[in-house]
Amino acid sequence: MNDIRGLPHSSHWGAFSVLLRDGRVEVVPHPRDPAPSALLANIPASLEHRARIAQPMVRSGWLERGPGPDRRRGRESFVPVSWPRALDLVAAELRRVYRAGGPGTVFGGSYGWASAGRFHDAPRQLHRFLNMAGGYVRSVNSYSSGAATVILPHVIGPQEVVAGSNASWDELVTQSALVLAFGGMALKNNDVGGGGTGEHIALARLRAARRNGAEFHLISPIRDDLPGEIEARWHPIRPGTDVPLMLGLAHTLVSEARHDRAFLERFCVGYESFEAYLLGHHDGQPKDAAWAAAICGLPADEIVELVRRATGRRTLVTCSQSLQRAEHGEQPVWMGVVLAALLGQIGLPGGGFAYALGSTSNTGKPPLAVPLPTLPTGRNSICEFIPVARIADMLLHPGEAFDYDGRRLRYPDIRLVYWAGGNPFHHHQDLNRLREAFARPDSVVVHDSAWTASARHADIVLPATVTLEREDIGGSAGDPLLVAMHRAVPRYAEARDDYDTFCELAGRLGIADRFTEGRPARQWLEHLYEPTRRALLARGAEAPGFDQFWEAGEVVLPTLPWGGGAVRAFRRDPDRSPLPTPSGRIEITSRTVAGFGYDDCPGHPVWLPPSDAAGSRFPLHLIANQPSTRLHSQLDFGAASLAAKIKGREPVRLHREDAAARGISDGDIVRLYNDRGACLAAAVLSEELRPGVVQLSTGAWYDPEDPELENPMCIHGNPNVLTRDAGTSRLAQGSTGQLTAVQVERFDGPLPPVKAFDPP
Ligand SMILES: Nc1nc2c(c(=O)[nH]1)N[C@H]1C(S)=C(S)[C@@H](COP(=O)(O)OP(=O)(O)OC[C@H]3O[C@@H](n4cnc5c(=O)[nH]c(N)nc54)[C@H](O)[C@@H]3O)O[C@H]1N2
Ligand SMILES: Nc1nc2c(c(=O)[nH]1)N[C@H]1C(S)=C(S)[C@@H](COP(=O)(O)OP(=O)(O)OC[C@H]3O[C@@H](n4cnc5c(=O)[nH]c(N)nc54)[C@H](O)[C@@H]3O)O[C@H]1N2
Ligand SMILES: [Mo]
Repeated sequence: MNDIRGLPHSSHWGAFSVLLRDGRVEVVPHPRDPAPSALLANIPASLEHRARIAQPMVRSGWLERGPGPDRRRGRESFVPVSWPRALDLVAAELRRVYRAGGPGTVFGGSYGWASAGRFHDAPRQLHRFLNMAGGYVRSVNSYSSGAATVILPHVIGPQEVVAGSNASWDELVTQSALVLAFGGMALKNNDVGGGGTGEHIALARLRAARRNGAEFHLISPIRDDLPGEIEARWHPIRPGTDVPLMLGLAHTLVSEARHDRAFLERFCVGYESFEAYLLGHHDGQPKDAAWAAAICGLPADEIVELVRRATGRRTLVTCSQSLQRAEHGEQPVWMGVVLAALLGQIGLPGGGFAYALGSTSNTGKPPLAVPLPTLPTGRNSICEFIPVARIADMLLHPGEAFDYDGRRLRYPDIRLVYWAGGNPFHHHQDLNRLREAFARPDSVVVHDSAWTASARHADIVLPATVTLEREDIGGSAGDPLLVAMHRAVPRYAEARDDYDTFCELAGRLGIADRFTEGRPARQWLEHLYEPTRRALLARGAEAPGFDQFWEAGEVVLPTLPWGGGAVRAFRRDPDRSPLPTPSGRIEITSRTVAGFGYDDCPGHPVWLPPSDAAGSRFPLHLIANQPSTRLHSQLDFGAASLAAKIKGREPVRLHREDAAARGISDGDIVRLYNDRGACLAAAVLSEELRPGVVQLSTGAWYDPEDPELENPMCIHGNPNVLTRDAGTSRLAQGSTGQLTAVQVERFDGPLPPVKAFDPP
């Protein structure tokens, strides 16, 4: 292995090339990328870390006693088996479950980010396989955006119309005069662009906007949600109280007659009933700046001053995804639209409302002019689904009814759970409850490359390759770089590509021809590339054949000129280009939503105090946001992730005052706890957050101190032992993982060693 030619490759956190020097892998960022992500440093560990799964494994109790509900799941040892044996077991169990209960008893939602690569995307591979095997119960929406995805179509149109097509980075630079950034636009989040990213542009664009005189206001409990150099004015809001602040801003606008009445008249419906609420006509409580100040913790005069600055110039209201990943998460998104409507600039370049701009690297770049290679998944024979974050409810309460977006649905009775390319024991809330839930099905099958907590809670674990061990095509709808991902190293131990695993299973189920269409992986890549090549040709763009593309290592796809999408067209001519809402207008009050009769999501935005806010027993607000050192739980054992740990624990940031009041010093191990659970973490004292707020990012691998216990402490620092497993509301049922309430104390006991990365 003395090859020093760089092999092109891609990841969710950027394109790169791989150099092999004397058997060592070096990762070199793509030369086109002005600000490569530090997360690239996690990649080398993916190859040979002890956490890799070396061979198929089966839980001993499942082998001995056969399928069935089992509280020993996640507690018992595993037995290595050969690949043919493992595949026979999975195939037989699939046949048994399909015969006994049909596709409505197989859960194949398999939510998760998997890895970059258009073909070997594990959830897509699984969905294609299960569709052909008989069908499955799926999940809808995402942990990212559960509430916004459902509320926005009622208010202004599908999420895309305000996330990625109406406000661009370039227009932010040239047009925006003032940016009200709710939840900020943290640079750490812009490290990541799903599917891959050729250029990290957020920092350069923020700088350029600032140079052009744009004034930034950061509304967030944490100061580094915008980079210091753009000199944002920091409004350290109390977590979960953006709606009162927005209402206070709205009230000030209206009472000072600064709101754009003509805009409300021409482009919106339902302003009157909202205004009655705003002015307190029914409840006697005007939602004025003083009222807002008492709830959100910012001074009333600061709120009034903000309104004066935001009127009379091009103002953009941005709303990060984090705001809606909380109880009543529909409200800040809806109210953000309403605030922007009052300012009257929706649809104007650099003004109005943008959702998730700055939440990932690929939001706000121009759209591609050609389709991306895409693996077809076929058709599902059934239409049963759950909103993605209701997984534990589904497993714990089969047959029970629940509400979702105006419908009354029932949880299916799941016997088999199949996961490939996601880590529910990372992404779900209240992990102790999830353990209960995972005891319910007859069988759990997991494919992963490493011993995640989800793999440890499975019955059959099949080892998967990582991207550097296979060929693929990397690309994202938000970025023009299409990468020929070359294989750089041989497969680890007995790991297999998910595609090969499903080919073998398909053979055992008699569906091999349909599943494979006779193509080995390389031929699939050529086949999937072809529509992109033809579209390039049709546009008269450079259209390399597959071999040329492969040899060159990449092709830069053409993009469309920025058009501002449906919202801008609507602004130009609301009669000829109505919005895709029931009225064709912006719905400040939605008769549809009002008609659902949900008290936790009524017909216009309102302030609904959360039931899980910091209070007397658990006085601190915990922010469980995205980690700066990795993508979710992926490669938590990589160099960048490990470098931030202290005594092997995940860092928790807390304000110096809160630390002092608890006798906590920098670097101390602390215990965070509430009624649901507890975890250890390492204290990092800071003044970059609002007092009363602690921040423990997601992604440290769940490491129960004693798995035999009912409610074990996580000794590594996974905040999802603390978060609450309840939907945003009956409307969207989205994840509420961002915020919860905790207490923190110094941990003086003997420090148990972290075992999360040791194979079970
Ligand atoms: N408390 C709290 N919880 C949260 C959030 C929060 O803000 N707060 N955020 C939520 C959000 S927005 C999201 S998107 C979710 C993310 O949740 P996930 O997407 O589930 O998290 P990942 O760690 O990215 O998990 C991906 C898994 O796929 C595996 N994988 C990668 N490539 C392959 C492959 O080729 N084959 C197979 N078989 N496996 C592969 C990885 O090893 C990893 O275990 O977390 C959510 N959870
Ligand atoms: N490095 C890195 N980048 C990522 C990811 C990752 O895992 N690692 N994940 C990617 C994914 S899947 C997604 S969905 C996006 C998520 O994008 P977001 O959901 O926007 O990201 P978060 O980091 O969870 O939250 C952003 C900030 O919101 C602030 N915040 C929290 N609660 C409140 C509140 O109540 N009010 C206000 N005003 N602010 C609040 C927090 O200070 C936090 O840092 O990030 C993507 N980018
Ligand atoms: Mo996400």
